[in-house]
Amino acid sequence: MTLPTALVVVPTYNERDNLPLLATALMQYPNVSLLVVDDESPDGTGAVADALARQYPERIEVLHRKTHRGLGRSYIDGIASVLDRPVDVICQMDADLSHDPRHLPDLIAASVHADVVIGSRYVPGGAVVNWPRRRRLLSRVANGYIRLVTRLSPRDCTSGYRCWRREALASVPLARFTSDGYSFLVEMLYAATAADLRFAEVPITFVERRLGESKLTRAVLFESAITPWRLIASRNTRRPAAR
Ligand SMILES: Nc1nc2c(ncn2[C@@H]2O[C@H](COP(=O)(O)OP(=O)(O)OP(=O)(O)O)[C@@H](O)[C@H]2O)c(=O)[nH]1
Ligand SMILES: [Mg+2]
Repeated sequence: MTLPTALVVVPTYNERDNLPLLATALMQYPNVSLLVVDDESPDGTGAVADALARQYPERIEVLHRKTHRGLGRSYIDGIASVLDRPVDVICQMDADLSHDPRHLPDLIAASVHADVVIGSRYVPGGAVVNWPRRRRLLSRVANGYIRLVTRLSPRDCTSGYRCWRREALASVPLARFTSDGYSFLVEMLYAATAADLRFAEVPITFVERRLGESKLTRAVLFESAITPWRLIASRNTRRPAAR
């Protein structure tokens, strides 16, 4: 059986040291290609990405964004630019090596029976390594809160490690999204539920970044607290039925 072909979209902001490690690991999989979406990182990640694209022509490309930086905006622009590519699945992944590329084949394989596959910390077999207790608790509480308010079914709604069947992703109206940060990831699942897409979760071991800095800000946390309510109040998407 031939492997599904996958295009991985990776947003970057100041990931100069992490990106080459991630890209090299991904390039070990012959069915995988990579789009880096860089927001004019002050540390020169964009130039590092360009060098990788020259090293792996046809397999790595770079989108240099110049307007309002943001994780959500980067995904919107990045995904829009590859939706018509002849690939089976489009994946999302962080650049900081928290998302181990060795899990990618499991995510891609699970997409045979699901529209959206989530690399999940909170299903049996999933784990988080090197997070302080406070951060662990924050993530757990955030997920519980989001699931309670929105009634989303996945156990890990804030994981940014995902694999979408291309047509399924095309059915999600990303351009209408307004949130960024973790909220953007939650909004994606909410819209996927409204579009009746099928979810699967595969366990991952999430490892705290060793290089570079987190971009988790108070503003992102505040947005995360508001978004579930905004989503259920939204007129554009219907509330998922209780299950
Ligand atoms: N293009 C772009 N990428 C971003 C932006 N903010 C964060 N990223 C990238 O999004 C991914 C996740 O960001 P992180 O800083 O690791 O945030 P996080 O994973 O929520 O936080 P930690 O768990 O503390 O690492 C990384 O690849 C970042 O480089 C942004 O404004 N623009
Ligand atoms: Mg991270």
